[in-house]
Amino acid sequence: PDIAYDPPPDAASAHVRAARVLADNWTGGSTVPARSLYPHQWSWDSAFIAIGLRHVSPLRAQTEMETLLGAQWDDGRIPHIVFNPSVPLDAYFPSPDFWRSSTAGRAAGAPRTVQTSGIVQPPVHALAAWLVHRADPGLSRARGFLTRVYPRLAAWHRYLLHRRDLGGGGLASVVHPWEQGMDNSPAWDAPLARVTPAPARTFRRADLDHGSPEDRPTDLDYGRYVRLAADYRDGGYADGGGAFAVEDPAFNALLIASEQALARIARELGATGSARQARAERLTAALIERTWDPARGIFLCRDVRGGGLIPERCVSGLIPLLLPTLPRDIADRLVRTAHGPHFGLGGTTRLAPSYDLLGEAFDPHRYWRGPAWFNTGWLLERGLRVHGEHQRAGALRAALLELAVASDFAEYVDPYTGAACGATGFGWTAALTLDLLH
Ligand code: 9YW
Repeated sequence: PDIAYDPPPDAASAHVRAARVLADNWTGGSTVPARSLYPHQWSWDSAFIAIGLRHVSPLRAQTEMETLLGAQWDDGRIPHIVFNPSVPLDAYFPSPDFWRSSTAGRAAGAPRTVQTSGIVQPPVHALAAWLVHRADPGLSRARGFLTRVYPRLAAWHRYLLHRRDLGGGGLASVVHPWEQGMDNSPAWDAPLARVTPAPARTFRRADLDHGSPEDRPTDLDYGRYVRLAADYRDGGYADGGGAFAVEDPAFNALLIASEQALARIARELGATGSARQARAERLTAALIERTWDPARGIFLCRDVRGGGLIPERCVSGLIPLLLPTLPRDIADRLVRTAHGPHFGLGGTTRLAPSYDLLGEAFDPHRYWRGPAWFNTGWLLERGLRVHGEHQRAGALRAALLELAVASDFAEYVDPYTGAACGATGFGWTAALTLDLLH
């Protein structure tokens, strides 16, 4: 009889299954992207995870962000990985003994007590903090959540806008493919070709213990990732001199969206936020001036060392659609590009591929060279809505929900068939499913 008043949750519902993934991946202070493949805390994963977690537990979502920000360096950088000391060193490569943050990162102000990587990931954090606050403003105010995270987020943006303006045009550069988050994107092929790979025998990949080699970056890619990271480390993680520097449209669009979120946080805390709003507008103008390609109708990456735009159509070039301040004509072109032959939305594909369907390097299964990812799908869904494209947003939302559940919350999927690739039970896939359900 109790059933009538307290029915058991439907164990098969998308909400319950997604929440269970986040519970399984929770380690007490943060959430791992995937139990076997990625057993530590990742920076932009945590931001996306917090955006979904806020619907299950606003307290855990706040804690997720606080744990990450607790590992911030004195120069303002938020490291891309915060290592869990109870995980064996050989479970993930590169491990803490490769990055050596507490020694090699001393000059840049790496924390003494926690081990981290020395590179960064896309700045989704202020946006996530604002959304987490909005899920339970009472709890957030009672815990002083925004008061505590605001100065850290402001320092993070200062780091990116000053130390990382390597092109001199006002945008932030990434100095490693892992920083932009789309590791083996074909956009990196040209700038990476200048990097001498570290010999394969000098390191041991742990990712191949868990993932199929056809779905992962190649050994040659890894050799170059290792060389770039080791050089950055050996220079004390100082910015300016590296062989690789790229202005990426998704990284910078997320910085702009987060700057707009910081303006809202500032207002919530009693300031005007107007200087931040003005900065977001200047950054948007710089993004258009430096990376918009009117002929292709997409934003491109700018190779700061090689001096030009990289002529590859990648999903990162669609992500600026997220910005409400984007001029109408550019937003319209982006919507058309996403729904045209190169990305196939509403036509040949279920979800937008990470890379041009017609590009020479397209591969529907290899990581960021074709498969569809749920974080970029979520960003595009939000972007379509922001620009009033509710019908297209609704179609994308339905496809994201269906494929996330059908693939058991896969890391990424074949953009045509939706077949699962990489890990399952993946954190941001589950979290963003929850966000789309609300
Ligand atoms: C790596 C954790 C990370 C993501 C990246 C994705 C991959 C490989 O996994 O990086 O070893 O860091 O490319 O975007 O944050 O999920």
